[in-house]
Amino acid sequence: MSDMAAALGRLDDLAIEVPSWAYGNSGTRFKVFGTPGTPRTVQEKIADAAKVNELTGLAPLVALHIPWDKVDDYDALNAYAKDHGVGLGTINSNTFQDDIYKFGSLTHVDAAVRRQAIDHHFECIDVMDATGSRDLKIWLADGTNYPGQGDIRGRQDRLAESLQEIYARLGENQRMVLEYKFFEPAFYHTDVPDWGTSYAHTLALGEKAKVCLDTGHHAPGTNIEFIVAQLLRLGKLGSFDFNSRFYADDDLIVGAADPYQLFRIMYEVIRGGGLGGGCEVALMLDQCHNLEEKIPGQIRSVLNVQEMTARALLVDRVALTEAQNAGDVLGANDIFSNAFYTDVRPALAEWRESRGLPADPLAAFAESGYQKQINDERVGGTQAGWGA
Ligand code: AOS
Ligand code: ZN
Ligand code: ZN
Repeated sequence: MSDMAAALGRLDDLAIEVPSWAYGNSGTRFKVFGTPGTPRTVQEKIADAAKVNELTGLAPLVALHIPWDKVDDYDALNAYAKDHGVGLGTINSNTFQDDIYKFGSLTHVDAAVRRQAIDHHFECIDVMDATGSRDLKIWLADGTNYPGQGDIRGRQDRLAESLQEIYARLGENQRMVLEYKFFEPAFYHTDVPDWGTSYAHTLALGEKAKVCLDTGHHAPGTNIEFIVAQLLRLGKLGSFDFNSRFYADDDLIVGAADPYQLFRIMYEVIRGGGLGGGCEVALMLDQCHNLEEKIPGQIRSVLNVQEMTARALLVDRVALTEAQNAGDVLGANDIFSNAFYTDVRPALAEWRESRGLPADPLAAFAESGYQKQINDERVGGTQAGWGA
């Protein structure tokens, strides 16, 4: 078997979870531009996500956000998703848009506010029970803007206690993934700023708690693949929020700003046993499509992950180890970068055709007439959630 055939064979293990909010209108604090055809309901978001999966075979799960995607009947929503060929994935909590959380949620000094935030997570776990979702993703906006504003140590203690209560409520097959972010909306300190803090909390909680790594949540220059390698070594990498960034938490299409970084990350995922074989790392997108059309934006995103995964699978690990052990600096770097520079696009088109998928999913979407259909059908599509 050729190296390419072996690499492509492993691509069947690749599944990328797409976020419901990527299909809604989004923007910056300056302006949210609407796009025609924007979903008005969670069902319409799921239908759009299903289109991405239908054309790429890569996106079998849709992550939901509570309360943005709240419904009365989750059994019906599950059935709707199933009818469309997808499942419901990670449940994302939200303790960042209510006035009561102005000074924090799980870390707040007031026990009544913490109670409300913990109860919201209980509600999310109830949703998971109904949808069969495995993961509860927690991202907190908690933090302060000025030195002295809050007791940063006391906030850690309260966070630990609140997380413990939520953790205790998880079912046997459920997990919690704790996302970190070094700034925004708080600018002096955030309560879960880095992987070390998330690791410390999830380690204290237990096996069902893992770290969520959002690729846009690091200081410029951070070696993200090192964090990936370390968390996989420690058995604590639970999930990714993939996106790409030029400046901060830009939430742009994954692989658009720096495909080599995505390649290096996927190499460490594969190296650390994070792809296939009962692996437990959820590869999720966390993106917004502020200017471009949303469904093609999501198609481009999952294809970018697939392409960089295929290239990472091409790294000759035996030769690389030999070169590394021999101290062959340039030889090792050549082996690594040769894989990155290999054009896998023709082989991926064949891979798709062999599975009954369109060779060019973006062209197939353009030809499908789906965008025109939703543009005509949907009037008054809503914002993804922020400020709605
Ligand atoms: C915020 O910056 C985080 O990336 C969150 O993961 C996410 O974008 C938000 O929770 C939307 O649900
Ligand atoms: Zn995120
Ligand atoms: Zn983010």
